[in-house]
Amino acid sequence: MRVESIVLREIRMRLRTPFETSFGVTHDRRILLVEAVVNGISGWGEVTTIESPSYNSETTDTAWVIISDFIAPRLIGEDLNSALDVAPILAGIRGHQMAKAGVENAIWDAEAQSKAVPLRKLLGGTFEEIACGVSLGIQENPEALVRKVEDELRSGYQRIKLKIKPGKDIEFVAAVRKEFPRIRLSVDANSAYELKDTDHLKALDEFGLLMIEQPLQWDDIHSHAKLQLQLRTAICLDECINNGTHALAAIEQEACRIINIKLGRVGGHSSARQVHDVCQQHSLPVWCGGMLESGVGRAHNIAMSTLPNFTLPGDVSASQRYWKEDIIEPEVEVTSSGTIHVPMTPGLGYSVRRDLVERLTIRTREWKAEIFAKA
Ligand code: OSB
Ligand code: MG
Repeated sequence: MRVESIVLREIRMRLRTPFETSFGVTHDRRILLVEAVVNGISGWGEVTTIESPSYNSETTDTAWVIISDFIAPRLIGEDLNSALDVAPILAGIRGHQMAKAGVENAIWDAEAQSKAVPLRKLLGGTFEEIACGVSLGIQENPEALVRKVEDELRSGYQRIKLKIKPGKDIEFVAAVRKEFPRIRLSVDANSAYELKDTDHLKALDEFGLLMIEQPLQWDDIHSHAKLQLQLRTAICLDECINNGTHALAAIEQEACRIINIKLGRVGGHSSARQVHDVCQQHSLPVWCGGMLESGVGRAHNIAMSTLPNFTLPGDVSASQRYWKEDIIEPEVEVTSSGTIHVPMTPGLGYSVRRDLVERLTIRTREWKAEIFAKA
């Protein structure tokens, strides 16, 4: 499997509705797409950074630089046995998991296509249908949030996650719980609280939440362990977990009872599988997180979500919730029972709409292998 060319593109896509989290509001996404040509076959990956370093330390621009200056030059012309070879080649580049994941995942897609198997199968996935939830951004007031929840439930989604931050938390969760006493409900704070807010967070124990996601600092497993001791509600770690070793540390410290896996945050499919396996060995359920992805990232999330320990509904939802027009065909659709049927065709199982990608592209860079293989 020779890496013959790598094309890096930045596209801009406007969200249908702005998405507010504890760290800010997103209107437009700046997304990097990676096209890796391996043995004449194009595979696609998405870099799932947001635009500012407020979720983790990466941004769309840092990923552009790291891929351009370090990742693409190391991989171009390499002869790989499989996509599993990518992570060891990139191990000398510290951090920058989202940049690495965009490239590694493109090579996974190409490998699956060259073997004529669905990516799901190459990864070892077993589910043919995956369970979907939604992540709802912070709303103006509790009434508006209740109406949003009602819409999503009507569409069939199996779990509702509410973004919260100080001042927009208890009252909002209470309003939703009062209206919908039995739904699967969770909250995500994106690191908006501190350990000294423990008494405040304990108030959430009243609402029978499935989990509270990443309440404390983005890189602080230790404080989550202290908080989990005092909460009845399960903590789910998101930002804190970048690899299998972090997962093991969090589990052994009892810092959480659930882990959210995001392909970008952990550095691609091979690392995601390690996190998945560590959790499975310790009987912790996992679910697939989202980063407001385009269809390419969404398709990778679907493939990953077929691994057997993805037993909770993920933040993987229909293309139409995000975009007027997605860049893949067909678009991702969700059934009335809140599931996605996993494609059975080779690779990602969705095709990339090159014409649309071209129209959305604002910059491109390309690397081509020398004609003769590296010595
Ligand atoms: O923490 O899950 C998160 C979006 C941007 C940054 C962080 C997060 C999110 C989401 C979006 O919750 C989930 C989705 O893609 O629908
Ligand atoms: Mg989260």
